[in-house]
Amino acid sequence: MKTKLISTLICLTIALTSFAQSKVVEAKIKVYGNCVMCKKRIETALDYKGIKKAEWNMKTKNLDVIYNSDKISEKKIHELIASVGHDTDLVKAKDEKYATLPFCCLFRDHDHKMDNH
Ligand SMILES: [Cu+2]
Repeated sequence: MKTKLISTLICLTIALTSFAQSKVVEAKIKVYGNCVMCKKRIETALDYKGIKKAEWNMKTKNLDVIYNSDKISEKKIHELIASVGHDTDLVKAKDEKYATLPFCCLFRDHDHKMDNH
């Protein structure tokens, strides 16, 4: 009887732990861009339901994102980034959208160094 109770408690603990982990997820996504304008554009695009934090590093091109996996998928985050003209390792922006970016943001054609801006 006692053993059964303990194993029930262990099962419950495991279930609760995995439930908590499935909700808030931290991810690092490679996002291509050049400058402060890109940073603003990327982070504004990720001001979206289910995303708690989005911070893009201009130098490393890494986006640190914290999101609720019940509300948004990582795939959707990639699509949001692509929808404003930026490429990720998974989703590429449409050429038409990329073409609307200002000259300094054209990351496919120019790899600007940070100190140019
Ligand atoms: Cu830019």
